[in-house]
Amino acid sequence: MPIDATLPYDDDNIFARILRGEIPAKTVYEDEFALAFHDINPQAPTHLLVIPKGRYVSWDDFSARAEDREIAGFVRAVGHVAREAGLVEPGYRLLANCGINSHQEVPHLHVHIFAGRPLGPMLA
Ligand code: D5M
Repeated sequence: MPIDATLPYDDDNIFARILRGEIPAKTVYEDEFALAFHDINPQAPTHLLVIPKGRYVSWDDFSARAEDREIAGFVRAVGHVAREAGLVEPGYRLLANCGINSHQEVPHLHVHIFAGRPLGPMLA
């Protein structure tokens, strides 16, 4: 079910539980600001998710409330994960769904990294 990006943060969401170590994830990177792991339902040969450590529902919530150091740390983590995975050549796609029309399902901000095949033109 798509979620409303303006709802209050739900501490029981699945990515909050992954951050607390309550359920497993195939982690590829972790630092002070971010955790990255494989998507459970990959849509490309490489499909990673990068999430901030902070309690942010969506891109909207994060961009409005996060401290500059959290934003910088998170953005750097996304780039680091892609580089470490060897995705810069021939390239990758980032996607962050925000709210009902985007079909965001998990109410904790996540950036998808897709790679490993030609991804075609962007779909609107
Ligand atoms: O994408 C939510 C994404 O989260 C979707 O691609 C599946 C993925 N997902 C859901 N549960 C898990 C667990 N437990 N591990 C890894 N990946 C998971 P959205 O942008 O919200 O539509």
